[in-house]
Amino acid sequence: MAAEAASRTTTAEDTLRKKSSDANVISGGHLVAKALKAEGVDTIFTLCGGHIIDIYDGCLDEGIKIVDVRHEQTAAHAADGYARQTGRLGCVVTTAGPGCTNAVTGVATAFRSESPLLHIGGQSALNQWKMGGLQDLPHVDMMKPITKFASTVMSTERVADMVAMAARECFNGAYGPSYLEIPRDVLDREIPIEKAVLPKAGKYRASTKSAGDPADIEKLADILVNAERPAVLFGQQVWMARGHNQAIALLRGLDIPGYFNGAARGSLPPGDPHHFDRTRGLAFGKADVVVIVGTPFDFRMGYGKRISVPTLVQIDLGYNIVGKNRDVDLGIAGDPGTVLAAVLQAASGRLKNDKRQLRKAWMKQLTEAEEAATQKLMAMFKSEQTPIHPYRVAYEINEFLSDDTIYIGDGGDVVTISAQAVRPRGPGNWMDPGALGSLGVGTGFAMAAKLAHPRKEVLCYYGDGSFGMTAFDMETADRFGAPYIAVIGNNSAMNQIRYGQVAKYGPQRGNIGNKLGDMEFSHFPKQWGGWGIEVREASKIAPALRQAREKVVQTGKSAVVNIWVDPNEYAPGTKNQTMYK
Ligand SMILES: Cc1ncc(C[n+]2csc(CCOP(=O)(O)OP(=O)(O)O)c2C)c(N)n1
Ligand SMILES: [Mg+2]
Repeated sequence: MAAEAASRTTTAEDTLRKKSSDANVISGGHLVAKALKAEGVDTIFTLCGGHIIDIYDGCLDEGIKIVDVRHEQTAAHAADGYARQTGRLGCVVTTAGPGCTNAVTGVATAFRSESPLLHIGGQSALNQWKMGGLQDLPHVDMMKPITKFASTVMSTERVADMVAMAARECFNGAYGPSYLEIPRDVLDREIPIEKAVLPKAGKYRASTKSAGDPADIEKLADILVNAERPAVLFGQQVWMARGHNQAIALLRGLDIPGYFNGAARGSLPPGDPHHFDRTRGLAFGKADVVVIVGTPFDFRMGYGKRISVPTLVQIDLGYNIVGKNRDVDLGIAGDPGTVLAAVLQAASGRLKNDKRQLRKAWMKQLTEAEEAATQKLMAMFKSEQTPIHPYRVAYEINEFLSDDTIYIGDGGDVVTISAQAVRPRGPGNWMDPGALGSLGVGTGFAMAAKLAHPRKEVLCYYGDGSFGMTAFDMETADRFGAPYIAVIGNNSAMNQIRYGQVAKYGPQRGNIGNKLGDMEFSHFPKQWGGWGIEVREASKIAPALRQAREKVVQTGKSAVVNIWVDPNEYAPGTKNQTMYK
């Protein structure tokens, strides 16, 4: 018995020694790490499990940072956020079964936001295939509808090849997530290195910077040169595919007013003559040409049905998105930046002076309307009321932002309100969950933003409902040196939903299933050396935010500013339930 046990131990030690000394063999987990490195992945977000440990071992060899969180949802949101902030593939690694199901919301969020995210998940060994192994689930079937590509890796030889394949799919057309399930024996098995398919960095995928049909570029240049009242809306693809500089060049070169939604917000700073954000409805109603770049006609655009304009143009990375939900006069499938640069070049020197003058007048008209719209909000922005008006919080946050603050919105009504006040000062400085509307993105996004840009400040504005969903990983952010400022608009409720319930069922039956307890969240980060403050008066918001900034810099730990807001004030969109129309 003893001899048998000893020989077993010796065998295990031998394997370890073999791993470190024999350069001619490689395991599946190490092949994953090699392939991730070839793809430019420098960080994985993960929560451990027995099925995936060999991937960590491989990451150690390849110098890939392992950020281990407390909940897989946060790992997936962080990997998505890291992709948004770096422009490269994000990577989340989870164990089999519940590791995968916990990550589903994050992957689905990336799917609806077109974020290039690779999810690698563990699975029982192939020799236990469908036998009821620990944490076994049909992961690939589950992940298929929310990814661009989902597959099992069936052999160790193909591990790196399949990672490269999945990565390629993430950038095919409009970006998005892929899922790879790798069974434990496929990961653990060691094979002679020459048997492994190892795609070389930079050799297995093409540039995605396609410019569309050259004839269509000419057509769009003609349309824009001849327009009198053009307007362009730039959506999240413009940032994700890093086309913001070309977008700005087009606006300036041809004197066109620009509107920005989602991740494209911040492409131009507020106050820039070509930046507009309060008059989109007016502009689209009066324009003779509207160009939609990199955002679908989904619920956020009223499915495109409300736009009535003589000439509507749509540019998108996805061929299957152009012309979806409504007709367009010209559609171009291609990379936003590349298309816009080509159009500007084709139009160069052709804008006649009379047209330029007409556009100046058009932009002046819109600028005046913008100012009037801002004035209308001012009373709420400056409100001194107690409990604090949520518009006042949003206004103070906007005043507080520096040129280098990345702003993240994670919540219901308070965050919807913030969209009317917060104007990020630079490209990439705005993050939101996108079309899935997932609460709980904030903590993962915040840590990812800070890890991607350590010199920038990160501020996440949460609802109290949202904060409760993922806040424990604030400690993870601090553990990895990625502290941020968490501001909570606290109304002790899931208020955005509460509004609709009270409106429909009255106060007796409407306040059901949506009220939360009063939580003094400022105490929370103190457990591990962070700082926090409760704010109950409007005049105390700005000093509290400044103190939070100082504390984060001084201590390297996150700070929580818990602001008690009026639960009876709502965003206009919530009041007319726009999102369901
Ligand atoms: C994960 C998830 N669950 C539920 C919802 C539905 N939902 C939308 S807004 C909202 C209320 C959020 O409350 P809070 O974050 O406190 O913001 P408030 O509306 O109170 O300002 C809910 C539950 C959602 N969007 N995402
Ligand atoms: Mg709330």
